[in-house]
Amino acid sequence: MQPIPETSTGRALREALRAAWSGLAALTEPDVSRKPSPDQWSAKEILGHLIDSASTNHQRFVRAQTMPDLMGLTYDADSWVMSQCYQDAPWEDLLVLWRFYNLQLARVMESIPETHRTRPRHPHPMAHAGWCPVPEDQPATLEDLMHDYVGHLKHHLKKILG
Ligand code: NI
Repeated sequence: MQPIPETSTGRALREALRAAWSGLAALTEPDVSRKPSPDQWSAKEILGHLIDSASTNHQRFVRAQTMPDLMGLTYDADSWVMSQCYQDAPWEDLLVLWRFYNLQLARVMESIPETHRTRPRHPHPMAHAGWCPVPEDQPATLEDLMHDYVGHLKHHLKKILG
């Protein structure tokens, strides 16, 4: 069996999970249910949003290996969070789902062959990416998309953990 190459994005994702875990696990149900204002997400809803991001990007990362471009799935963050009632779910359930989903994503990242990871793609949705923007008229790579995924995850974790 060939050793799995360790990519920097896969490693960054594992490190982000490890760094946040004890802080997230120490939060109490009242802490994570509190909404700063009626139209702002609670910690539960932020973590739910990260689960939605994981499931959407799982599809993107796997499908991009058999498709020439990076277009495809988008989702409306607010309506996904509202429609799934993350606010009513036990924190522990959300945490475990989020963690194991991301461990699978780290495995996906680490197993994507270099040729797929670095192939220039056009069109792509990275022009408005928050952490790894690529102009619309330039090609982007799957590595850019994965890098942006980890940046988005760390941004929201920082919001939960303060
Ligand atoms: Ni977000």
